[in-house]
Amino acid sequence: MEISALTRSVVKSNHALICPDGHVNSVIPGWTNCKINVLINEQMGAGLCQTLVTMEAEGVISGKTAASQIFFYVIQGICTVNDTLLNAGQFVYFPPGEEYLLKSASAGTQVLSFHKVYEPLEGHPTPSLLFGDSANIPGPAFLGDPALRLQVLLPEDLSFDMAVNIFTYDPGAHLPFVETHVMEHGLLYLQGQGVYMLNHEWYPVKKGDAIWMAPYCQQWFTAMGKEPAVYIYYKNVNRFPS
Ligand code: UGY
Ligand code: MN
Repeated sequence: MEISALTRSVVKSNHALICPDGHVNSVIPGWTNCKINVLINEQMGAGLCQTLVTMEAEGVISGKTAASQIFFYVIQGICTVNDTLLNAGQFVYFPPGEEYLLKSASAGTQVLSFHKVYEPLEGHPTPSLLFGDSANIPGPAFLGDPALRLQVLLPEDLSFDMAVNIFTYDPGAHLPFVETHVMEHGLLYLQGQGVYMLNHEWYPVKKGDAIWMAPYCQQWFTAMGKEPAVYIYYKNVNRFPS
């Protein structure tokens, strides 16, 4: 029998691992017929918000971005955004002050969102609404290692103050060094498994897990198992660190 008092989830001062067994639903006005899990939020000390939304057949995600921009990525299923169909692997970015309306086109559609307060930069326009498809985005070798592939989903342009990337590791591949950096991450595993080192603590991780890494949380990852490990992650970029 499983012991319900055990979990891999942890919430620490500069990192968190949130596994599906600990999910408890939230209600967000305008997001209806949806199961909503707020995985990362300022309540834990983060500068971003990250949610996972599982939509029923009539699921709706609607509202208007305020100070925060929102990036939505379809993990599975299909939804519509205005008149555009979004399938798994496709995404939409809403700048601040923009109305958004996503409707489920199949029960069980799962959508990930990253929210960040937009920091304007003089001389650079606020980004516009943007659609994209990860299937059309190249994944060049990361730092020359073809076993690691990095797809950059948002334009590398100073107008954007957030990046969203998909990182693919072949089995046995690992980050080439322990990263120590000012940028923050919010992350969701899309496939596979491995071991993440966060601030010199070691965590087995797999599909469905979310991780928060505060600025300067030291990080390293190695993939395990028989299929590539894939995660999508957020990073704050292109602004003077305050
Ligand atoms: O972009 C990054 O900082 C990335 N290499 N970090 C990570 O995967 N933990
Ligand atoms: Mn990093």
